[in-house]
Amino acid sequence: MTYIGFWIGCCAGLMGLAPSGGPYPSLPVVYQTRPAGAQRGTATVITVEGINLQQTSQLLFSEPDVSARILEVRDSPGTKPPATPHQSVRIELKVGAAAEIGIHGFRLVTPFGTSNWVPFALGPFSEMTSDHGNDSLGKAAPLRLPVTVNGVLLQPGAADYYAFEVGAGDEMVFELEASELGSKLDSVLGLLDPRGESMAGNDNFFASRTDSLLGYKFAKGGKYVVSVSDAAGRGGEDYHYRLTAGRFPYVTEVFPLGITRGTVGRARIRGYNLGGTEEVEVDGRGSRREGEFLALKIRTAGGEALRPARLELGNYPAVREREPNNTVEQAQPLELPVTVDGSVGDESDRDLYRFRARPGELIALEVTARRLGSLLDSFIEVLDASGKPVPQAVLQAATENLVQDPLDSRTLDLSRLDSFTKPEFFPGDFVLLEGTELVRLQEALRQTDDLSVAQGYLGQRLAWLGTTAQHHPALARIHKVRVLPPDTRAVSVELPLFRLDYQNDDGGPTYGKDSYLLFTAPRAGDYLVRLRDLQNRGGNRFSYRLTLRRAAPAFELFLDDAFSQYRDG
Ligand SMILES: [Ca+2]
Ligand SMILES: [Ca+2]
Ligand SMILES: [Ca+2]
Ligand SMILES: [Ca+2]
Repeated sequence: MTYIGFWIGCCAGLMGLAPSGGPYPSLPVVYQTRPAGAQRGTATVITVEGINLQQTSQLLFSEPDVSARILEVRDSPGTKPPATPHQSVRIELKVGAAAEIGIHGFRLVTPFGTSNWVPFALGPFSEMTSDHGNDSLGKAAPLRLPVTVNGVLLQPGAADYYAFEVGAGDEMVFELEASELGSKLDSVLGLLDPRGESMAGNDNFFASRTDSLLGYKFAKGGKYVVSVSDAAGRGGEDYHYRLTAGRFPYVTEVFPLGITRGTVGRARIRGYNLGGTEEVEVDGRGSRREGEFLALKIRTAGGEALRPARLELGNYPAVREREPNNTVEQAQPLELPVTVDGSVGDESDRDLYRFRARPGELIALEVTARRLGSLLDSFIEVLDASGKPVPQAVLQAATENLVQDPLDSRTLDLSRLDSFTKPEFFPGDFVLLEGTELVRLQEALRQTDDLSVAQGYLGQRLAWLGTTAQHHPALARIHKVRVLPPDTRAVSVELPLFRLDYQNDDGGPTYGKDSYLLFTAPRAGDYLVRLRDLQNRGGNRFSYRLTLRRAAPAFELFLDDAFSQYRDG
């Protein structure tokens, strides 16, 4: 979207919210902040642009050690009636030397209300603003390291170039922040030698965002160039970024990804400029609430790492994975409840663990990996002691339909499932999408313009019995199904019977790519859980935590004659 397009989009979106129906919406909206960050321990003047900011009186910042003074508010030039006038606000930010570095944010306060949340970064290094004159190798802007550059990739297809000098043996880190600052940039970093030859590059370094990171040890000293571009060759006002470059410590891997609450342990670290530090202490004591993550500041012989590590504070005893564990015979035995710290070391790695269950016992299996920055997209299965999948349920189709439109993985809206004249779907019905995703109806079509709606959580579709909410193409086959015990035989020859084993890819809303599965042991004995990467990838950054615990059936989900299923509360 262009600058103007975005601005119109804001207005259109807010028209409905304007209480008086006046000529333009009354709520303050910020759509741009330049620069989008500042160095701690300094005063920086920033310019905030938006609408309805005329009487901005205050800036509320999330980090307490930041104070703000409104210097000037003026109408931006170039807006003519009937367009909504927009304003630019100059603000002096004073950031204390002890402020936490990282992404914070602020809101502007006006008599019309409080603005949207505006992300804003605080960094430890001196800052500079790119002047847009550096769009070719020959015009590379010089960097005095360490530094954070605030830049914008204005022209589609363009790249920004920065020159720097290094000594022989220097290990340099280039970190690009954009996605968490509201930028549309899908950054690519390139490293070029003095002749312009490519030496290294990075597109997406992190698991869940499009930002880049590049570390490089220079064998020869001299002058080099780093470039910033967009992966799809796009550009515009909202393609801003912060590039931090220097010889600072940066941790790229931590293992394990968590620690048991109340204990102290050690973690192995890898990264750049760590001064030989390979292990750090992790302190899991202190009074953090349930479900909170630990932001571990990492102190190395080379200094404090630029970013903290995100670790899980677990509730159960932790054990380390023991390889080899790729086969049924090699499966590592576990005593519940337990958290295993493991990793998928390469594309062929399969991690098997053995556990014992009583008949009817409900066991929750949960992976925490992607949520902690691991690249793993976990997939878990429960197998019997001989390594065969354990069947969970049989789905007997009662009707078969086609859905015209494609279905996004996150939407609740199932569009037109039903015929108006002969309704077949009712709230509470189970519906199987494309034979792979089991959803339950919250609402069914009643009027011609109504849509059927799936049950959801936090606005996202819930998939039942270990299935995963997915994208489905146009003309997907859907079946209304009955959920029956796993040993049920076919009762209909016209309509298909689907078998669901105990397995899970993604655990649902709030789990991201991490897995979650509830397993009801059909009989007493040993079972196995097998974990791998969904795309059969693996490597150093594919670590995980796998927790197995006995679950309390907090509430009964449904009861279909002989078969009941619980979701763990
Ligand atoms: Ca990228
Ligand atoms: Ca492994
Ligand atoms: Ca293994
Ligand atoms: Ca997954």
